[in-house]
Amino acid sequence: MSTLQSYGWTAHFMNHRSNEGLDTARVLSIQGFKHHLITEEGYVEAELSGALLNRCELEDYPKVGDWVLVKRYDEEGIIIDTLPRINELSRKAPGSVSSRQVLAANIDVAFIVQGLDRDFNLMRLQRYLQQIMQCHIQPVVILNKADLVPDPETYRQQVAELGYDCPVILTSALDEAQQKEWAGYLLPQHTYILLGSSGVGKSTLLNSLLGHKLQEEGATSVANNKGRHTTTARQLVLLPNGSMIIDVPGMREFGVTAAEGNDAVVHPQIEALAPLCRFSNCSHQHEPGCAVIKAVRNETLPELVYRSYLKLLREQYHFQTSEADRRRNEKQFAKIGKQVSKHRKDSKY
Ligand SMILES: Nc1nc2c(ncn2[C@@H]2O[C@H](COP(=O)(O)OP(=O)(O)OP(=O)(O)O)[C@@H](O)[C@H]2O)c(=O)[nH]1
Ligand SMILES: [Mg+2]
Ligand SMILES: [Zn+2]
Repeated sequence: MSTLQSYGWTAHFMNHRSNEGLDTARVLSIQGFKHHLITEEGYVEAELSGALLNRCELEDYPKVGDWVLVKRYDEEGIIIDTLPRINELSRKAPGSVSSRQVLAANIDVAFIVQGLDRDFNLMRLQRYLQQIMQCHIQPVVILNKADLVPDPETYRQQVAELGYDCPVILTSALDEAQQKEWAGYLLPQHTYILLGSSGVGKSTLLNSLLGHKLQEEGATSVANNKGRHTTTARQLVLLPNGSMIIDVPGMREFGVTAAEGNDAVVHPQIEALAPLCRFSNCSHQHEPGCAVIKAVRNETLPELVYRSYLKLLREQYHFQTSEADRRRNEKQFAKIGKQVSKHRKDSKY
């Protein structure tokens, strides 16, 4: 197998392969301007070409997991272009209202990790599930630190009751035997990503698969004041079994973006009830004859599920309308810009 195939190169990207003296590469990590790439011939450190910087929006700049075309000069290079993505894992950019931030590209499965000691939160879990599914990525839930609670199985049960079509793994990253269960999900040449709050055990899970501590490139790992190592940069790692995992620094916020087209919030329990609503386009918020509202009233649909549904729906709507406003403003600016240059030309200065 070629190096690139072992890093997940598939037929999808084949059509885009260019041979004008450029190499194909996958982005393993990014530190400032430096992009750490793997090419058929080995590692290359590359920066973005000026043309790429000028042409692209921030979210289209190469991200970890992207396939790129690179002009190589020995172990250094210039990234000329990004190949079209199979998918992109994004979230609402923290602190913004309507900007999207792409975290990584070309992902097969996203692991949502929660720690059972104090991080377990079903509302947050549903937010992750919603956003990951609307990015067209398969989610898998990992409930870690099972060793720290007396009744770990009840947590798995609570997640299962949400009804998502998604495996739930109960584990303890410190227990080698238990690691085998979730390691079984990892297929060679597939790309996985670890998501979740800081301290839930993402890097510990990864290290247990690697069999050693990940030596992060450069100064990306710092011991915080509690003496533990917190991840500071996304990094794609090839595991001994041939699969790839991207470790991600813990996230405080994982806001939803607007879904494409008319895909709104997907909740399996709500979807199951929707055909029973009087109106086929029922939003399950105020309509008469709504089967969802009825189910909440007679407690067959957990209130938590319904509240989470409404919250996510509102966030999507908010993102969408603010995004539309922003686009309109940008258009307006462009128009004014054109008028100014025309005025300049007309008055010849
Ligand atoms: N008891 C117990 N402790 C764990 C387990 N998994 C991880 N830890 C501990 O939790 C702490 C945080 O683990 P990390 O792997 O650094 O967490 P992380 O999710 O990578 O955190 P960030 O990099 O900050 O996002 C470490 O002290 C681990 O030893 C577990 O299953 N059980
Ligand atoms: Mg970490
Ligand atoms: Zn309804």
